[in-house]
Amino acid sequence: MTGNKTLAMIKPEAVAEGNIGAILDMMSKGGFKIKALKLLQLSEERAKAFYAVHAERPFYHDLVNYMISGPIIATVLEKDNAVQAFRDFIGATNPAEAAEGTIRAIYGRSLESNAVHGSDSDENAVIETEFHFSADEIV
Ligand code: IDP
Ligand code: MG
Repeated sequence: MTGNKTLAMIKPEAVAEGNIGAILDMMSKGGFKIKALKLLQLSEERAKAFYAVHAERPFYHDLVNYMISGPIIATVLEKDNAVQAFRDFIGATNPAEAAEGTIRAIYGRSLESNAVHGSDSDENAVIETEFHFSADEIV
């Protein structure tokens, strides 16, 4: 049984470049229904907590600084098999390796600045959704 929701973020460089609307449009046209949405600025403490699973990775410090470099969009998306469907839709972590037409291929700028986040499991989709949204913020 796979879940029908995932947590996505539009990352700072994509917001700064003015690509919020284009990326949300791609998500909608891709069949992902928006169930929650907010623009927010992560604090260093919150960014560290969100990416705690990567705390031992060499890129963790840079990743945290990147994710707090400007506002982001957090959104809960609904679709059948949402986690895998959305990861397929955004493409590989490295935009240079992301399939043509995926969000990261179009809007990603580097391995780090790769435009969007998508949860990697149903379990993490729930954890990440609760990280960003209270129950009354999800429709
Ligand atoms: P994912 O976002 O495709 O699930 P993860 O391995 O979970 O990829 O990494 C989380 C985020 O950390 C990536 O989306 C990217 O922004 C950044 N990142 C991953 N690997 C590297 C790296 O080797 N150098 C710099 N940044 C990285
Ligand atoms: Mg990941």
